[in-house]
Amino acid sequence: MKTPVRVAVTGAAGQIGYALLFRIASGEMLGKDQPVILQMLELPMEKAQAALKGVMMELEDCAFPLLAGMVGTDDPKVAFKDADYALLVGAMPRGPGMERKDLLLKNAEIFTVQGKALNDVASRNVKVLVVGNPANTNAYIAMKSAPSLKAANFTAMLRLDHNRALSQLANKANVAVADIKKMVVWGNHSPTMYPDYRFATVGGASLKDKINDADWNANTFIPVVGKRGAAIIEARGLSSAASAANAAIDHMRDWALGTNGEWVTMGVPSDGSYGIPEGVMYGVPVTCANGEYTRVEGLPVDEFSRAAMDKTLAELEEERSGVAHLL
Ligand code: NAX
Repeated sequence: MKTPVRVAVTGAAGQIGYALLFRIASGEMLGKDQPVILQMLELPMEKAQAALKGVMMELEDCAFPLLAGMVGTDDPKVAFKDADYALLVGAMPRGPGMERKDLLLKNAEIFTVQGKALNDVASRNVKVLVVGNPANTNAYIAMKSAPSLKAANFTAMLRLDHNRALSQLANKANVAVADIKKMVVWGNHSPTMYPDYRFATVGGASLKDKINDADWNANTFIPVVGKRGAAIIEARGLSSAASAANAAIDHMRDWALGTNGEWVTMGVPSDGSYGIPEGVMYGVPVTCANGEYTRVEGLPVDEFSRAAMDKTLAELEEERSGVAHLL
């Protein structure tokens, strides 16, 4: 049996946490031969800590063979101690009458503290995935607050958008979701994201040629993927949880175990490629191998794509300027 790895999960008593922890403990994220120690963070409030306790009791009652230990805490330095993986799910939700700017600032406080704690106590190779919204900017703040960790180890979750796009395409083209390769989602996890299937293939043939419908792309596909989160809230009365947890599992599994050359979307620190200046967390296509991701380089950017990629970039730059004074 391998040595256990430490997996920190914040917001562990929330709805995504509830859909996520049991799958991590059962080996779906890091493999059926990899024991895990779950280190769970919740707010100090009595209600949150009681709910966390309940989740831990249920984890215990599953008797997962791979669950080698559990820690429940309200202290980020305890939760992130020696963490090999950190899934930052907990965030401040938008309250009634709260401006977007206030939301950004409230979350900036949380992710500054958590970035510093990661910096101080996590494994030097910790892989960080930020799920809590605004995910890209929160990931940027955590990264900036952790100068002694590698910037490349901070990522934001665009995988739910990627998976949503795959399913929309599979339905449209009447093909199996598993047969679609080379999907990309550029930019911010927000309605400005740009799901781009210009390079996608099915059985090696171009999916774009098969669909051949520019009007559907611009007026149905892109807005449906971009507004899918709102559509789930409308239908369910609650935001996406199981699908978000599933995307977090996909993201971490692929990062840790590799993609065998297949493309997936991750929000990663921009490096100047594709005309996206350094200094934002931007969704790009990557492949993963040996615990590292590599950006897919050299894809052509046409006029329509340039405009879409710049629009989501502008939103990220605006979010960044809203928190710049804190970093
Ligand atoms: P919930 O409100 O159900 O759970 C969040 C949990 O986090 C709560 O239990 C809360 O007590 C805890 N929490 C808040 N601040 C914390 C802190 N500073 N430290 C530790 N715990 C803290 O929300 P849930 O539905 O689980 O969603 C969590 C986050 O994911 C939200 O920010 C949400 O907007 C975001 N999402 C991001 C997605 C993405 O694709 N990147 C998709 C799904 C989801 O909307």
